[in-house]
Amino acid sequence: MKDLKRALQTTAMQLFADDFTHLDLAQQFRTVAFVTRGMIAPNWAKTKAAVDRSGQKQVYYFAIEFLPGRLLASNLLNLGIKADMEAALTAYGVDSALLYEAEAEPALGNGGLGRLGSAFLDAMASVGMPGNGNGIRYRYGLFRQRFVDGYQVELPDDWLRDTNVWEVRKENRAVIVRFGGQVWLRPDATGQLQPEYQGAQEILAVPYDTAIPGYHDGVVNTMRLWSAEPVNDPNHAFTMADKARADEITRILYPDDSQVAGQELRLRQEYFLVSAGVQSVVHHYLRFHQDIMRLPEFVAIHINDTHPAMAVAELMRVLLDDFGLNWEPAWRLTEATLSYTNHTLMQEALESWDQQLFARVVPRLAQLIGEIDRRFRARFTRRYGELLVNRAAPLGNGRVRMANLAVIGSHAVNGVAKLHTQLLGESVLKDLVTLYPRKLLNETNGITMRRWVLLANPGLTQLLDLAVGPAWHRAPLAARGFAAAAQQPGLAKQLQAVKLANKQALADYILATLHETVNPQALFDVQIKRLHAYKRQLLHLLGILADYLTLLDGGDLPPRVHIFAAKAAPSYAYAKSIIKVMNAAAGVINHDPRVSGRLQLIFLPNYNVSLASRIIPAADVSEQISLAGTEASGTSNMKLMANGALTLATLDGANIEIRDAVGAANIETFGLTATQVRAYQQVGNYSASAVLAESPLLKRVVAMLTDGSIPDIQLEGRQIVDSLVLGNDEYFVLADFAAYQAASRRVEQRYADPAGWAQTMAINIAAAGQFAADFTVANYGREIWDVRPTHPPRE
Ligand code: 26Y
Repeated sequence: MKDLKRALQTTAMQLFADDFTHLDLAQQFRTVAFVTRGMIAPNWAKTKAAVDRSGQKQVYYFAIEFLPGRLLASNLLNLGIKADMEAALTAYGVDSALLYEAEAEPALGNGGLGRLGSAFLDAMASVGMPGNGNGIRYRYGLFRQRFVDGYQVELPDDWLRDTNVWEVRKENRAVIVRFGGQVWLRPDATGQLQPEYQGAQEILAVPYDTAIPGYHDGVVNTMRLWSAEPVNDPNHAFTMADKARADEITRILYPDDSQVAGQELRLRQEYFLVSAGVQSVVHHYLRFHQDIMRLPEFVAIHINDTHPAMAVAELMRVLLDDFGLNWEPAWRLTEATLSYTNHTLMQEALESWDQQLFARVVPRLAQLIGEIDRRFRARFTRRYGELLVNRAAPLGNGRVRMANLAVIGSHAVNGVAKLHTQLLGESVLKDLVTLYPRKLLNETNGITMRRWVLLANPGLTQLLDLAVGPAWHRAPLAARGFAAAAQQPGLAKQLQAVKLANKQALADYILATLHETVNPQALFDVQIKRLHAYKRQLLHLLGILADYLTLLDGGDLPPRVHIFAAKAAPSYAYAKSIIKVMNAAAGVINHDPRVSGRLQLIFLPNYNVSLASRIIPAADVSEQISLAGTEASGTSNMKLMANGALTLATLDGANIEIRDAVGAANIETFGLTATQVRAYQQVGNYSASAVLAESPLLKRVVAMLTDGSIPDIQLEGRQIVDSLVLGNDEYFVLADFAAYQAASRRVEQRYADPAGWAQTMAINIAAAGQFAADFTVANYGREIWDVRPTHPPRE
């Protein structure tokens, strides 16, 4: 600690020419982060040198989103000096919790997809797999959300205004990315066709590297984020217009994860990420290897969702145009190097691009995809027929189909939960699986236990350490012993006390942000995730309104606080209406003295990784109520169970695996199954009005949306009711309502038995270890990347 104190002083002097204790909080944060970074640096250099020297195979995880969360506390934890640093800070009179909050959150993603990427980087470092993130350094991250009159308002997220302490700009590793113009193919001296570019726009891609230290193992991996700049040619000064055109590419993260945003700029972002990434991977490879034909022995490139799917064509471009390989060997290398994860079954989120737009933005890739398409058809049409091949081809109906391209160009494709993978094989990827029966695998998602338990829930961490020893930090399955240990009444009591303290802390936060007082003894019922029709926050809201009516009718329900946090895509009007209605309903319910202390609706603004860390440890119930067959996996379900919440769930995504892990007695499931939903959809015999007609309670609840009992929601209430009735309730909210209500009552009955509840909590915590991302990446390594961890998580 003495050394740390001295380091803080020295660094404060270097950075700010002042004494550490004289600095303001932001400066103190920067000082601490700088010292921490200095302690990571030697291991970072060592890891890179060791990987290059040994020629170990490396993973490059290409993703258009990363959501690392704040890094200081996590880095200190992984370095093993968190307690020491906090002691040093205390000695200087600094509150470390406040200091951590001075860090800007890198919100370079929308939700689950981005968070998964970051979890994988952390896990790869922690099990000793050489791994790199490859993403975009957005100048502005996901918008900050505020509520004005209950409406979502989006504010810019200027996360780089202060210097980002963690990143290292690597100008010497910059590469040029070419857009647009025209490409002609001309034979060179040997007769090989070579592309000749005319009028292309060149953009400089500059990498910024961030260290990702593993947990207590000295391994430090790299997250490389690319920033677009004008090319600095000493003979031609760039104009302001050049600069603006370059800046634009990496200026903003698309805040959309629902409908495909068809903008040209998104296509340019995707190509920028892919081209910079592929070029830098190949450059790096060539610094340590001679033979390009051995690329897949040392390099695995992973395509996270379809956004980087152009990697298929870009790697072909590099191999053909820069290395002069013939098509077949180039294609073999490409397929062996690439793999792809699908994250959605939703038609409207499946990416495809207009072929003409595509040819305008990336003309050389358009040519290559044309050739991929031609060869694909030639290979399969005779055997499988034109119809099937038309559906599975990379080109069709004037569009470039990104998922098809990704599957065809990868040696392995995976879904993110068992049900999701099965449904992929039966629907979205059915034809492609027919053609490539061995490509499709399942790799169920995972989470960073260290961030979501060790960092977020120190109280629970202490209990687990006490009950099963600290082995679970590195060997997550070791937490299994917690279920048996918690049968001792002493431990069960402590577990209840930890949960209560966490709920009190959240109650304090709710009071500070929303000026609402909530009772920590009440059931804390949590739904936190992006706002989407398919995730069915609306079902939860209808349940709350029904309970409200029940209480007004004189019914008796135990005290319950419903806690939401969610951002809606700025262009997603329906999702924004739900937010408005939620906030308006909160205004009514929370201020009605007749239900005071018994029912509350809390909608916390600006959901992000930091807010999740506050809410999750305090949750009693985890709502995972998407329509079965729509949520690919979900990962908040895993975080919440790991913190002892009971899952209230449909049989969707990873909920099914959670049920299998905890046993049917330790989860509440309800609702239509994916098979039942599909049957309705195929026959077309679902009638929302018929369901409504049969349930007087439901009718009253739905009426509340338009009859003025919730003020100021005329348009929004009408829009929602129309979607249910006129639109025939696309996500079967009304169909599942009665089952949901019944499950909700079962949850309350359980909660009325504190001892039984504590057992369920313990069983959920104990079973969460299997969802550690440490296992997930080890499985990817074995089944997809052919990369082995040096110290695999112990079974
Ligand atoms: C094309 C564009 C509109 C788009 C942009 C972002 C489409 C999708 C996305 C993001 C998708 C996403 O976050 N998917 C989530 O991935 C998680 C990690 O696998 C899953 O747990 C979760 O179920 C899935 O919705």
